Amino acid sequence: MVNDQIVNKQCSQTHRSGFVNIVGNPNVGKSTLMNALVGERLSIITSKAQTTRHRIMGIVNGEDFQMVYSDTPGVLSPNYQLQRQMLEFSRSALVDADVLLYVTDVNDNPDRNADFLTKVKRICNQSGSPTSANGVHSVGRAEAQRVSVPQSGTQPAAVAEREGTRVFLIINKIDLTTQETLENLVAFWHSQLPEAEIFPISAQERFGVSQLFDAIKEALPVGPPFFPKDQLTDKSERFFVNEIIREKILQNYDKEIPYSVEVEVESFKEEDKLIRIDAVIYCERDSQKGILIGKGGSALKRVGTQARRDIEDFLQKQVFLQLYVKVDRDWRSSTSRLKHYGYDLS
Ligand SMILES: Nc1nc2c(ncn2[C@@H]2O[C@H](COP(=O)(O)OP(=O)(O)OP(=O)(O)O)[C@@H](O)[C@H]2O)c(=O)[nH]1
Ligand SMILES: [Mg+2]
Repeated sequence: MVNDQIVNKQCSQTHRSGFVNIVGNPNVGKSTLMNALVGERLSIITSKAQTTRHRIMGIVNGEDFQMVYSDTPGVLSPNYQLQRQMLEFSRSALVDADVLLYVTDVNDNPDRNADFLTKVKRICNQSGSPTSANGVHSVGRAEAQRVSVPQSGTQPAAVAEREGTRVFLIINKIDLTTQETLENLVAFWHSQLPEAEIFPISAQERFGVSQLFDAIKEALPVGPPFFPKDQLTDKSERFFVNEIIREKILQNYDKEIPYSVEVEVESFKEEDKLIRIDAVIYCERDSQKGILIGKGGSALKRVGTQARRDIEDFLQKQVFLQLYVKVDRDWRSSTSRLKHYGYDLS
């Protein structure tokens, strides 16, 4: 008994855990980086900006650590309610990070979303003192506190006191540039964020990712895990099915179509050897419905085939996928529809 207590005490003194929030401009590779760090294909990735619309957690568990990553939408100047909600997800990630990964890439324009960068600079200057939520609701730490798991033989886990947010500046896509340009970029970012550690990486080619992983682990505060050690994410299987279908829509259609579409799984029935999924693709206008379906249903069929393959990979089971297209007029601008689709932070 006494020995058990000693072991548990030692464990709680060396166990590290914390929130690692990934933010930055659209298309710089935030989701590619999160998937590389987590080692799972959780976030969808496409060459189009504004691919990610939610804050998505990916949890990495080790014997003596738990890293709770959050992928977020790229920062933007919102034009409609959906984009306002997306920006709220990105902002929420500034207030509850133990380690903030500000991701830029070799082609990024640092003047884009200068306000957001100013906030990151402020956090960076304050590193060493805790940042406060200032009334902004956070979906990360606040919720995790509620599900903290007691370690066997100890008191219910206390939430580790955060000492301050560490900021890591990630320069991604270094596979696309020269050494000289990279050196200039490093110098530029060092002048912008002198307190930040800078990591030039290629998330896609996995250059520098394991070094970054180790540095993140070292930067986490000592504390018990926030989630059960076998948990991988905060999102449901249905959410990832929606996302995989949306990824195929982003890849198969142009212009406004991908941005006007939301996907919802209507039924998900697990049978012995097969999962039957019915999903609805909602668009804003009748004309978009026609484009989504295509001539004789050919476009929708292509999306269905590509999505089914990836869903089977993800769920590790055979899938029968039925897709429908419906119009939900102006859903992107309707607060109640956005709430229904899961874009509500409050
Ligand atoms: N060459 C190169 N391309 C990359 C790298 N990392 C990501 N990409 C590509 O950049 C594009 C955008 O990647 P995402 O991971 O979706 O970017 P994001 O920042 O999450 O984008 P949003 O969710 O739209 O904000 C995709 O085409 C990726 O394949 C990299 O290291 N090198
Ligand atoms: Mg993304």
